[in-house]
Amino acid sequence: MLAMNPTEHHPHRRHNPLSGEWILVSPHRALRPWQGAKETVSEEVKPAYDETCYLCPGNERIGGEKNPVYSGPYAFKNDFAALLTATDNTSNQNHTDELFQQEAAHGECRVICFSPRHDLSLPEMELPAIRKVVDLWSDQTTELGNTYRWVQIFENKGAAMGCSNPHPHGQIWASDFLPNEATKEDIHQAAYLKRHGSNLLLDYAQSEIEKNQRIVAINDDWVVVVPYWATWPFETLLLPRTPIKRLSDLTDSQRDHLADILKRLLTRYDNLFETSFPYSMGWHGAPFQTDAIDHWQLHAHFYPPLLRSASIKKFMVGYEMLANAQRDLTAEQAATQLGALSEIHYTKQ
Ligand code: H2U
Ligand code: ZN
Repeated sequence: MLAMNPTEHHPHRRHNPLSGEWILVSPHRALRPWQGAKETVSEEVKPAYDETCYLCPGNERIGGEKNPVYSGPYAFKNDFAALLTATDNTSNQNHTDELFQQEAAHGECRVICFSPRHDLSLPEMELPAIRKVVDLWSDQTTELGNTYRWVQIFENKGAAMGCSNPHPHGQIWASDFLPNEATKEDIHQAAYLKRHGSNLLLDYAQSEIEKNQRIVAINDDWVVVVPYWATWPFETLLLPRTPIKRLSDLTDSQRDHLADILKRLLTRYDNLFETSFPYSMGWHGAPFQTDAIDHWQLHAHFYPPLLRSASIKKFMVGYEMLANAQRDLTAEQAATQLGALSEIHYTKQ
């Protein structure tokens, strides 16, 4: 019988301890030919200010409101919010029929422009400007956490991820319910703490630093890994190296170091295929309106769709939709590729 060597050629399954889900890894398929869809790559040079952009300073948004002439990151209420604030006559929970359950859902949606500059994405911004985005994320978490159980900060970047506008921006959806991903992580982190008396993601970060096989970037306060259980080809997980519950708990130097590691990670991403790398990213931290948060550790997920070039993306279809997530490239191979790249942006080399 052949010895199982998971990092080489043999199909195997890996467990995601945060979600409780398994992923199928099929490294022997990585070289299969591709004649399918290619993403169109936008090579157009963007202006610093675009008069037709609804996110640029001073411009009118689709809803008719005007952006101020902002000079740092700027947050506003989403004009097409998916969640609305509670009103007195909103009906409450209704679980009377098991097959047709629904419950009220309240919240607020905001958009954050990362920079007044239309042409700069996060990795192209200077460190002090990225640090201001970190501070805004933190302030928004505190403010919305006063009212809502869950504050979901995220960014969809690039047309491949359904982003509607090239102006650098992210979103926040705060809700009075715990969404699915948060619920899974809550359950699994709590169970781990109960079993081991220690924090899942702190143990994991420590162990990844010791193993040193999947690290993409590291500094005094943070580490980025391609997680052992990564689903997307170049998925990464950004982890603090000490216990931190929420973005709003970060100290001054942890914020500076966060700006540093974000710039380094996102520069490596852009350098991988010499393109403005698309992804969805977002923060997960302890929920609000509960004291049971010992099991939580702040972290950010980065889910990029690209697989082999600026124009070939991974599709989550067929087996993934019906059975189980699957990947060809191993997490170790992805980490090695990302780890070998320069931290100077390709447009500046
Ligand atoms: P995405 O590019 O990640 O889809 O985010 C853009 C968001 O900006 C989207 O949620 C909002 C859309 O509703 N938006 C406004 O609030 N005002 C506008 O004038 C245009 C877009
Ligand atoms: Zn713009």
